[in-house]
Amino acid sequence: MSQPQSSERTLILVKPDGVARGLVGEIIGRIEAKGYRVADLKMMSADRALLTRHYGEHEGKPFFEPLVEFMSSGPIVAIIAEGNRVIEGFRSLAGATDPTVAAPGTIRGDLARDQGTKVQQNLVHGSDSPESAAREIALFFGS
Ligand code: D4T
Repeated sequence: MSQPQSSERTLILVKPDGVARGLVGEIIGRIEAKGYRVADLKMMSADRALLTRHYGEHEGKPFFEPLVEFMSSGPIVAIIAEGNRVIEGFRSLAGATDPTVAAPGTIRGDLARDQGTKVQQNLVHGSDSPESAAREIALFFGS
């Protein structure tokens, strides 16, 4: 019989559109309903310096400036979620980056759509690898 995998952690952000639309509870509900544990959580404002570090891989791309503008336009909720394969699992719960094509049943597919803006207002962020998760958790929670 295989050994149980050790639990992992991911950084999830409810973006300003999710907070403004009152979807924090719905999004946390989906994380918990899937069986992941909310290990830490806070509402905060993300400034340009933090966002530039967070989205460093996208610096120079056409959507970078609108992305930073959007992400600093209002409060966000930062969440550390924990569970076996939570990194992959949350990205699956979130759905494709473009909310128009995100599958129904996913957070983005059910709750977001193209707003006609230069940037995807797609409600949530989730770390994409164990390395990103460690880096992003340190950035947002300092641990
Ligand atoms: P995040 O990082 O927000 O979870 O989104 P993804 O992992 O799904 O997507 P990403 O890192 O490729 O993009 C980060 C962020 O930039 C916005 N974006 C992205 C955009 O507005 N236009 C684009 O063409 C891309 C690729 C949306 C999410």
